[in-house]
Amino acid sequence: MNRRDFLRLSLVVPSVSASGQVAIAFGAASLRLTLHPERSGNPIPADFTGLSYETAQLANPDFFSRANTELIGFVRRLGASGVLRIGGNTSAYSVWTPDGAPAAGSEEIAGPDTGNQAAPRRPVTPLAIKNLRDFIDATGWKLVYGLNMGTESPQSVAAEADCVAKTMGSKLVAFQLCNEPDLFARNGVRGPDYNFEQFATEWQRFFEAVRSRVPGAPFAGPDTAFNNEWLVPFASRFKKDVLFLSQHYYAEGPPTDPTMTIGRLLRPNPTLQDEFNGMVRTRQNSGLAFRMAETNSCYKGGKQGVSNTFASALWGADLMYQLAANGGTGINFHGGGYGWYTPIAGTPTKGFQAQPLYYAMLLFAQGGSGQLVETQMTGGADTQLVTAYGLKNNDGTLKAAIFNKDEERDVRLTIDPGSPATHAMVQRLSAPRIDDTANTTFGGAAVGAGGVWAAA
Ligand code: BDP
Repeated sequence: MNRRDFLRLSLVVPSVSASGQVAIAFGAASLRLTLHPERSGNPIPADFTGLSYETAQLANPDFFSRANTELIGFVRRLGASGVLRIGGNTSAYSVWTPDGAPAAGSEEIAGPDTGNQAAPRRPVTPLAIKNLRDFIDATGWKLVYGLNMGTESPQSVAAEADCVAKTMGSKLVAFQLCNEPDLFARNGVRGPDYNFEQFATEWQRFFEAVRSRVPGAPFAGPDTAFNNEWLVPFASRFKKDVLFLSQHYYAEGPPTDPTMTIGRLLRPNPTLQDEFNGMVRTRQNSGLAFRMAETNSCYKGGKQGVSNTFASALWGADLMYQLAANGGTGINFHGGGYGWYTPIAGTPTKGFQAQPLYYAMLLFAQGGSGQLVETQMTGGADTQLVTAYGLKNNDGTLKAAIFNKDEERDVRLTIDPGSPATHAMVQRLSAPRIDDTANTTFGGAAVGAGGVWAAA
Protein backbone atom coordinates (compact mmCIF):
# COMPACT_ATOMS: atom_id res chain seq x y z
CA MET A 1 0.00 0.00 0.00
CA ASN A 2 1.24 3.45 -0.88
CA ARG A 3 1.73 5.48 2.32
CA ARG A 4 0.08 8.41 0.60
CA ASP A 5 -3.13 6.44 0.38
CA PHE A 6 -3.22 5.90 4.08
CA LEU A 7 -5.87 8.02 5.70
CA ARG A 8 -5.68 8.14 9.42
CA LEU A 9 -8.27 9.86 11.50
CA SER A 10 -8.27 11.07 15.03
CA LEU A 11 -11.93 11.30 15.82
CA VAL A 12 -13.61 12.56 18.91
CA VAL A 13 -16.49 10.35 19.86
CA PRO A 14 -19.90 11.63 18.88
CA SER A 15 -21.18 9.95 22.01
CA VAL A 16 -20.56 12.58 24.63
CA SER A 17 -24.23 13.13 25.26
CA ALA A 18 -25.40 13.93 28.76
CA SER A 19 -26.94 10.47 28.99
CA GLY A 20 -23.64 8.83 28.17
CA GLN A 21 -25.28 6.95 25.26
CA VAL A 22 -23.47 6.23 22.05
CA ALA A 23 -24.30 7.63 18.61
CA ILE A 24 -27.94 8.68 18.59
CA ALA A 25 -28.81 9.27 14.98
CA PHE A 26 -31.94 11.24 15.75
CA GLY A 27 -31.21 14.93 15.64
CA ALA A 28 -27.60 14.33 14.73
CA ALA A 29 -26.08 16.84 12.37
CA SER A 30 -24.75 15.44 9.12
CA LEU A 31 -21.52 17.08 8.07
CA ARG A 32 -19.05 16.57 5.30
CA LEU A 33 -15.37 17.22 5.76
CA THR A 34 -13.22 17.65 2.69
CA LEU A 35 -9.42 17.62 2.98
CA HIS A 36 -7.28 19.44 0.44
CA PRO A 37 -3.88 17.73 0.77
CA GLU A 38 -2.44 19.84 -2.05
CA ARG A 39 -3.21 23.11 -0.25
CA SER A 40 -0.71 23.54 2.57
CA GLY A 41 -1.29 25.60 5.66
CA ASN A 42 1.15 26.24 8.49
CA PRO A 43 3.68 23.64 9.65
CA ILE A 44 3.57 21.75 12.95
CA PRO A 45 7.19 21.72 14.17
CA ALA A 46 8.50 18.56 15.84
CA ASP A 47 8.96 20.41 19.15
CA PHE A 48 5.52 22.05 19.19
CA THR A 49 4.35 20.27 22.32
CA GLY A 50 5.39 21.28 25.81
CA LEU A 51 4.82 21.35 29.53
CA SER A 52 5.27 24.21 31.97
CA TYR A 53 6.16 23.97 35.67
CA GLU A 54 6.63 26.47 38.45
CA THR A 55 10.20 27.54 39.24
CA ALA A 56 9.39 26.64 42.87
CA GLN A 57 9.54 22.98 41.82
CA LEU A 58 13.33 23.37 41.49
CA ALA A 59 13.56 23.81 45.27
CA ASN A 60 13.24 20.03 45.33
CA PRO A 61 16.27 18.94 43.25
CA ASP A 62 15.02 15.33 43.12
CA PHE A 63 11.86 16.17 41.17
CA PHE A 64 13.42 16.98 37.81
CA SER A 65 16.15 14.37 38.03
CA ARG A 66 17.23 11.15 36.39
CA ALA A 67 15.72 9.26 39.34
CA ASN A 68 12.16 10.39 38.50
CA THR A 69 11.79 7.65 35.89
CA GLU A 70 8.01 7.59 36.07
CA LEU A 71 7.66 11.26 35.14
CA ILE A 72 10.29 10.80 32.43
CA GLY A 73 8.08 8.05 30.96
CA PHE A 74 5.02 10.32 30.93
CA VAL A 75 6.96 13.11 29.22
CA ARG A 76 8.51 10.85 26.58
CA ARG A 77 5.08 9.49 25.65
CA LEU A 78 4.11 13.01 24.59
CA GLY A 79 6.76 13.19 21.91
CA ALA A 80 10.38 12.42 21.07
CA SER A 81 10.95 16.16 21.19
CA GLY A 82 9.19 18.89 23.11
CA VAL A 83 9.89 21.83 25.38
CA LEU A 84 9.84 21.97 29.17
CA ARG A 85 9.30 25.51 30.34
CA ILE A 86 10.20 26.55 33.88
CA GLY A 87 8.64 29.77 35.16
CA GLY A 88 5.25 30.88 36.44
CA ASN A 89 4.47 33.28 39.27
CA THR A 90 7.00 31.60 41.56
CA SER A 91 9.88 32.57 39.27
CA ALA A 92 9.59 36.01 40.94
CA TYR A 93 10.13 34.33 44.33
CA SER A 94 13.07 32.09 43.48
CA VAL A 95 16.48 32.83 44.94
CA TRP A 96 19.66 31.80 43.15
CA THR A 97 21.67 30.03 45.86
CA PRO A 98 25.02 29.11 44.28
CA ASP A 99 26.49 27.50 47.36
CA GLY A 100 23.24 26.23 48.82
CA ALA A 101 23.32 22.91 50.61
CA PRO A 102 21.58 20.32 48.45
CA ALA A 103 18.18 19.52 49.93
CA ALA A 104 18.49 15.81 49.21
CA GLY A 105 15.44 13.70 49.95
CA SER A 106 13.11 16.71 49.73
CA GLU A 107 9.52 15.82 48.92
CA GLU A 108 8.50 19.37 48.07
CA ILE A 109 5.93 19.50 45.29
CA ALA A 110 4.92 22.73 43.58
CA GLY A 111 1.54 22.74 41.90
CA PRO A 112 0.43 25.72 39.81
CA ASP A 113 0.62 28.92 41.82
CA THR A 114 -2.89 30.07 42.72
CA GLY A 115 -1.87 33.72 42.84
CA ASN A 116 -3.82 34.19 46.06
CA GLN A 117 -0.81 35.30 48.08
CA ALA A 118 2.87 36.08 47.59
CA ALA A 119 4.69 32.77 47.24
CA PRO A 120 7.40 31.85 49.77
CA ARG A 121 10.93 32.47 48.52
CA ARG A 122 12.49 29.18 47.41
CA PRO A 123 16.11 28.38 46.57
CA VAL A 124 17.46 27.26 43.22
CA THR A 125 20.83 25.55 43.51
CA PRO A 126 23.43 24.28 41.02
CA LEU A 127 22.41 20.74 42.04
CA ALA A 128 18.83 21.39 40.91
CA ILE A 129 20.17 22.62 37.55
CA LYS A 130 22.47 19.63 37.14
CA ASN A 131 19.62 17.23 37.92
CA LEU A 132 17.38 19.15 35.51
CA ARG A 133 19.93 18.54 32.77
CA ASP A 134 19.82 14.80 33.49
CA PHE A 135 16.01 14.89 33.37
CA ILE A 136 16.04 16.80 30.08
CA ASP A 137 18.54 14.34 28.60
CA ALA A 138 16.38 11.39 29.66
CA THR A 139 13.27 12.87 28.02
CA GLY A 140 14.93 14.02 24.78
CA TRP A 141 13.21 17.41 25.27
CA LYS A 142 14.67 20.90 25.52
CA LEU A 143 14.37 23.70 28.04
CA VAL A 144 13.00 27.24 28.27
CA TYR A 145 14.25 28.66 31.56
CA GLY A 146 12.63 31.53 33.46
CA LEU A 147 14.93 33.89 35.38
CA ASN A 148 13.92 36.24 38.18
CA MET A 149 13.94 39.83 36.95
CA GLY A 150 10.98 40.25 39.28
CA THR A 151 12.87 40.43 42.57
CA GLU A 152 16.56 39.60 41.99
CA SER A 153 19.48 41.80 40.90
CA PRO A 154 20.95 41.74 37.38
CA GLN A 155 24.19 40.29 38.87
CA SER A 156 22.42 37.41 40.56
CA VAL A 157 20.29 36.69 37.48
CA ALA A 158 23.45 36.71 35.32
CA ALA A 159 25.19 34.28 37.71
CA GLU A 160 22.20 31.91 37.59
CA ALA A 161 22.05 32.20 33.78
CA ASP A 162 25.76 31.36 33.61
CA CYS A 163 25.25 28.14 35.56
CA VAL A 164 22.15 27.18 33.56
CA ALA A 165 23.83 27.89 30.20
CA LYS A 166 26.97 25.92 31.11
CA THR A 167 25.01 23.00 32.54
CA MET A 168 22.33 22.79 29.85
CA GLY A 169 24.52 23.43 26.79
CA SER A 170 22.58 22.88 23.57
CA LYS A 171 19.52 21.69 25.53
CA LEU A 172 18.74 25.29 26.45
CA VAL A 173 16.35 26.80 23.90
CA ALA A 174 16.05 30.19 25.58
CA PHE A 175 16.01 32.18 28.77
CA GLN A 176 13.02 34.28 29.68
CA LEU A 177 13.70 37.12 32.10
CA CYS A 178 10.39 37.11 33.94
CA ASN A 179 6.81 35.82 34.09
CA GLU A 180 3.81 37.94 33.07
CA PRO A 181 5.36 41.42 33.50
CA ASP A 182 2.09 42.96 32.27
CA LEU A 183 0.61 41.80 35.60
CA PHE A 184 3.52 43.01 37.78
CA ALA A 185 1.53 46.11 38.78
CA ARG A 186 -1.50 44.01 39.67
CA ASN A 187 0.24 41.27 41.62
CA GLY A 188 2.52 43.54 43.64
CA VAL A 189 5.86 42.64 42.04
CA ARG A 190 6.06 46.33 40.98
CA GLY A 191 4.22 49.51 41.89
CA PRO A 192 0.78 50.34 40.47
CA ASP A 193 2.19 52.64 37.73
CA TYR A 194 4.52 50.06 36.20
CA ASN A 195 4.23 50.33 32.44
CA PHE A 196 5.70 48.97 29.25
CA GLU A 197 8.42 51.64 29.01
CA GLN A 198 9.71 50.83 32.49
CA PHE A 199 9.58 47.15 31.71
CA ALA A 200 11.47 47.57 28.43
CA THR A 201 14.22 49.56 30.16
CA GLU A 202 14.59 46.89 32.85
CA TRP A 203 14.47 44.08 30.31
CA GLN A 204 17.31 45.71 28.38
CA ARG A 205 19.41 46.09 31.55
CA PHE A 206 18.97 42.46 32.65
CA PHE A 207 19.49 41.24 29.08
CA GLU A 208 22.82 43.10 28.90
CA ALA A 209 23.90 41.77 32.31
CA VAL A 210 23.26 38.19 31.20
CA ARG A 211 24.86 38.69 27.77
CA SER A 212 28.00 40.17 29.26
CA ARG A 213 28.39 37.10 31.47
CA VAL A 214 27.08 34.56 28.91
CA PRO A 215 27.93 35.85 25.42
CA GLY A 216 25.34 34.77 22.88
CA ALA A 217 22.86 33.59 25.54
CA PRO A 218 19.55 32.77 23.78
CA PHE A 219 16.43 34.70 24.81
CA ALA A 220 12.68 34.65 24.32
CA GLY A 221 9.97 36.93 25.67
CA PRO A 222 8.09 38.89 26.80
CA ASP A 223 6.14 35.98 28.41
CA THR A 224 3.25 38.38 28.95
CA ALA A 225 -0.03 37.16 30.44
CA PHE A 226 -2.27 38.52 27.71
CA ASN A 227 -1.53 42.13 26.79
CA ASN A 228 -0.84 42.70 23.09
CA GLU A 229 -0.03 46.33 23.93
CA TRP A 230 3.11 44.92 25.56
CA LEU A 231 3.70 42.02 23.19
CA VAL A 232 3.66 44.06 19.99
CA PRO A 233 6.07 46.87 21.02
CA PHE A 234 8.33 44.27 22.65
CA ALA A 235 8.54 42.50 19.30
CA SER A 236 9.52 45.68 17.44
CA ARG A 237 12.02 46.76 20.07
CA PHE A 238 13.78 43.49 20.84
CA LYS A 239 13.38 41.48 17.65
CA LYS A 240 17.17 41.31 17.21
CA ASP A 241 17.63 39.98 20.73
CA VAL A 242 15.07 37.17 20.95
CA LEU A 243 14.66 33.87 19.13
CA PHE A 244 10.90 33.83 19.49
CA LEU A 245 8.02 35.66 21.16
CA SER A 246 5.94 34.27 23.98
CA GLN A 247 2.64 35.06 25.61
CA HIS A 248 0.27 33.12 27.87
CA TYR A 249 -3.37 32.19 27.53
CA TYR A 250 -5.91 31.12 30.15
CA ALA A 251 -9.30 30.29 28.67
CA GLU A 252 -11.26 31.37 31.72
CA GLY A 253 -11.16 32.30 35.41
CA PRO A 254 -11.31 32.87 38.26
CA PRO A 255 -12.67 29.51 39.40
CA THR A 256 -14.95 31.14 42.00
CA ASP A 257 -16.96 32.78 39.19
CA PRO A 258 -19.99 30.51 38.55
CA THR A 259 -20.06 31.47 34.86
CA MET A 260 -16.74 29.67 34.34
CA THR A 261 -18.13 26.39 33.06
CA ILE A 262 -17.45 23.52 30.69
CA GLY A 263 -19.87 25.06 28.18
CA ARG A 264 -17.95 28.31 28.20
CA LEU A 265 -14.61 26.51 27.89
CA LEU A 266 -15.74 24.70 24.76
CA ARG A 267 -17.21 27.72 22.96
CA PRO A 268 -15.09 29.99 20.72
CA ASN A 269 -13.28 32.46 23.00
CA PRO A 270 -12.72 36.16 22.13
CA THR A 271 -9.62 36.22 24.39
CA LEU A 272 -8.03 33.57 22.20
CA GLN A 273 -8.89 35.56 19.11
CA ASP A 274 -7.08 38.53 20.71
CA GLU A 275 -4.04 36.39 21.33
CA PHE A 276 -4.00 35.30 17.69
CA ASN A 277 -4.35 38.94 16.59
CA GLY A 278 -1.28 39.83 18.66
CA MET A 279 0.57 36.90 17.14
CA VAL A 280 -0.22 38.00 13.61
CA ARG A 281 0.76 41.62 14.33
CA THR A 282 4.10 40.59 15.83
CA ARG A 283 4.83 38.29 12.92
CA GLN A 284 4.27 41.24 10.60
CA ASN A 285 6.55 43.61 12.47
CA SER A 286 9.26 41.17 13.54
CA GLY A 287 9.04 37.98 11.49
CA LEU A 288 9.53 36.05 14.75
CA ALA A 289 7.94 32.75 15.73
CA PHE A 290 5.41 32.68 18.57
CA ARG A 291 5.14 30.19 21.43
CA MET A 292 2.18 30.05 23.81
CA ALA A 293 4.65 29.48 26.64
CA GLU A 294 2.05 28.95 29.37
CA THR A 295 -1.59 28.02 29.03
CA ASN A 296 -4.45 26.21 30.64
CA SER A 297 -8.19 26.17 31.08
CA CYS A 298 -8.75 28.35 34.16
CA TYR A 299 -6.32 30.61 36.00
CA LYS A 300 -5.82 30.68 39.79
CA GLY A 301 -4.91 27.02 39.76
CA GLY A 302 -7.83 25.69 37.70
CA LYS A 303 -11.46 24.83 38.40
CA GLN A 304 -12.62 21.52 39.80
CA GLY A 305 -15.32 20.02 37.57
CA VAL A 306 -13.99 21.86 34.52
CA SER A 307 -10.17 21.77 34.40
CA ASN A 308 -9.94 18.12 35.51
CA THR A 309 -12.63 16.73 33.19
CA PHE A 310 -12.85 15.19 29.74
CA ALA A 311 -13.93 18.63 28.50
CA SER A 312 -10.38 19.85 29.17
CA ALA A 313 -9.06 17.13 26.86
CA LEU A 314 -11.34 18.28 24.02
CA TRP A 315 -10.42 21.89 24.72
CA GLY A 316 -6.67 21.23 24.93
CA ALA A 317 -6.33 19.16 21.77
CA ASP A 318 -8.45 21.60 19.79
CA LEU A 319 -6.32 24.49 21.14
CA MET A 320 -3.08 22.82 20.01
CA TYR A 321 -4.30 22.47 16.43
CA GLN A 322 -5.98 25.87 16.43
CA LEU A 323 -2.74 27.51 17.55
CA ALA A 324 -0.75 25.71 14.85
CA ALA A 325 -3.37 26.61 12.24
CA ASN A 326 -3.01 30.28 13.20
CA GLY A 327 0.79 30.18 12.88
CA GLY A 328 1.87 29.43 16.47
CA THR A 329 4.99 27.30 16.75
CA GLY A 330 4.57 25.77 20.20
CA ILE A 331 2.60 25.43 23.40
CA ASN A 332 3.28 24.69 27.08
CA PHE A 333 0.50 23.42 29.29
CA HIS A 334 1.08 24.60 32.84
CA GLY A 335 0.77 22.14 35.69
CA GLY A 336 2.46 20.25 38.47
CA GLY A 337 1.51 18.58 41.75
CA TYR A 338 -2.19 17.89 42.00
CA GLY A 339 -3.32 21.12 40.30
CA TRP A 340 -6.82 20.85 38.83
CA TYR A 341 -5.56 21.49 35.32
CA THR A 342 -2.25 19.66 35.43
CA PRO A 343 -1.75 17.17 32.56
CA ILE A 344 0.28 14.85 34.82
CA ALA A 345 -0.73 14.63 38.49
CA GLY A 346 1.27 13.18 41.34
CA THR A 347 4.59 13.03 43.12
CA PRO A 348 7.67 10.80 42.87
CA THR A 349 6.76 8.97 46.10
CA LYS A 350 3.01 8.60 45.48
CA GLY A 351 3.31 8.00 41.72
CA PHE A 352 1.94 9.89 38.70
CA GLN A 353 -1.31 9.65 36.76
CA ALA A 354 -2.40 10.95 33.36
CA GLN A 355 -5.18 13.50 33.75
CA PRO A 356 -7.74 14.20 30.98
CA LEU A 357 -5.62 17.01 29.54
CA TYR A 358 -2.74 14.57 29.12
CA TYR A 359 -4.87 12.70 26.57
CA ALA A 360 -5.15 15.87 24.50
CA MET A 361 -1.37 16.01 24.30
CA LEU A 362 -1.25 12.27 23.57
CA LEU A 363 -3.66 12.72 20.66
CA PHE A 364 -1.48 15.52 19.33
CA ALA A 365 1.64 13.38 19.71
CA GLN A 366 -0.02 10.60 17.74
CA GLY A 367 -0.96 13.15 15.09
CA GLY A 368 2.72 14.01 14.77
CA SER A 369 4.45 16.88 13.03
CA GLY A 370 4.25 17.94 9.39
CA GLN A 371 2.19 20.34 7.38
CA LEU A 372 -1.38 21.35 8.06
CA VAL A 373 -3.57 21.16 4.97
CA GLU A 374 -6.75 23.02 4.20
CA THR A 375 -10.09 21.56 5.18
CA GLN A 376 -13.65 22.48 4.41
CA MET A 377 -16.69 21.56 6.47
CA THR A 378 -20.10 21.66 4.84
CA GLY A 379 -23.61 20.55 5.56
CA GLY A 380 -24.47 21.77 9.02
CA ALA A 381 -26.28 24.99 9.76
CA ASP A 382 -24.23 25.67 12.89
CA THR A 383 -20.85 23.98 13.05
CA GLN A 384 -18.89 26.29 15.30
CA LEU A 385 -18.56 23.58 17.95
CA VAL A 386 -17.28 21.03 15.47
CA THR A 387 -13.70 21.75 14.47
CA ALA A 388 -11.45 19.91 12.06
CA TYR A 389 -7.82 20.10 11.03
CA GLY A 390 -6.06 18.31 8.19
CA LEU A 391 -2.45 17.25 8.53
CA LYS A 392 0.09 15.69 6.22
CA ASN A 393 3.00 14.07 8.03
CA ASN A 394 6.44 14.27 6.48
CA ASP A 395 6.07 10.67 5.22
CA GLY A 396 2.91 11.69 3.34
CA THR A 397 0.40 10.12 5.73
CA LEU A 398 -2.79 12.16 5.70
CA LYS A 399 -4.66 12.72 8.96
CA ALA A 400 -7.63 14.64 10.22
CA ALA A 401 -8.19 15.71 13.81
CA ILE A 402 -11.87 16.34 14.42
CA PHE A 403 -13.49 17.60 17.60
CA ASN A 404 -17.14 17.60 18.49
CA LYS A 405 -17.31 20.09 21.36
CA ASP A 406 -21.09 20.23 21.31
CA GLU A 407 -22.42 18.82 24.58
CA GLU A 408 -25.91 18.36 23.14
CA ARG A 409 -25.45 17.08 19.67
CA ASP A 410 -23.93 14.08 17.96
CA VAL A 411 -22.39 14.42 14.56
CA ARG A 412 -22.45 12.09 11.60
CA LEU A 413 -19.44 12.88 9.51
CA THR A 414 -18.52 11.93 5.96
CA ILE A 415 -14.89 12.48 5.12
CA ASP A 416 -13.56 13.11 1.67
CA PRO A 417 -9.76 12.73 1.85
CA GLY A 418 -9.32 14.76 -1.32
CA SER A 419 -7.02 12.13 -2.86
CA PRO A 420 -7.43 8.41 -3.49
CA ALA A 421 -7.39 6.44 -0.24
CA THR A 422 -7.48 2.71 0.22
CA HIS A 423 -7.24 2.40 3.95
CA ALA A 424 -8.52 4.36 6.93
CA MET A 425 -8.01 4.12 10.65
CA VAL A 426 -9.93 5.89 13.39
CA GLN A 427 -8.66 6.64 16.89
CA ARG A 428 -11.11 8.15 19.34
CA LEU A 429 -10.57 10.44 22.25
CA SER A 430 -13.39 9.41 24.49
CA ALA A 431 -14.96 9.31 27.95
CA PRO A 432 -18.35 8.22 29.29
CA ARG A 433 -19.37 11.80 30.10
CA ILE A 434 -18.16 15.29 29.28
CA ASP A 435 -17.46 15.93 32.98
CA ASP A 436 -15.81 12.57 33.62
CA THR A 437 -12.55 12.94 35.54
CA ALA A 438 -11.11 9.42 35.53
CA ASN A 439 -12.08 7.40 32.44
CA THR A 440 -10.69 9.23 29.44
CA THR A 441 -9.14 6.97 26.81
CA PHE A 442 -7.46 7.49 23.48
CA GLY A 443 -7.42 4.81 20.80
CA GLY A 444 -9.49 2.65 23.13
CA ALA A 445 -6.79 2.54 25.81
CA ALA A 446 -5.95 4.34 29.02
CA VAL A 447 -2.48 5.60 29.88
CA GLY A 448 -0.90 3.46 32.57
CA ALA A 449 1.89 3.90 35.09
CA GLY A 450 4.99 5.57 33.69
CA GLY A 451 3.06 6.77 30.62
CA VAL A 452 2.62 3.31 29.13
CA TRP A 453 0.04 3.40 26.33
CA ALA A 454 -0.75 1.52 23.14
CA ALA A 455 -3.88 1.87 21.01
CA ALA A 456 -6.23 -1.05 21.61
C1 BDP B 1 -0.40 32.25 35.62
C2 BDP B 1 0.91 32.12 36.40
C3 BDP B 1 1.04 30.74 37.04
C4 BDP B 1 -0.23 30.39 37.76
C5 BDP B 1 -1.42 30.47 36.82
C6 BDP B 1 -2.76 30.27 37.56
O1 BDP B 1 2.01 32.36 35.55
O2 BDP B 1 2.14 30.72 37.91
O3 BDP B 1 -0.17 29.12 38.32
O4 BDP B 1 -1.49 31.76 36.27
O5 BDP B 1 -3.24 31.25 38.11
O6 BDP B 1 -0.70 33.55 35.39
O7 BDP B 1 -3.28 29.15 37.55
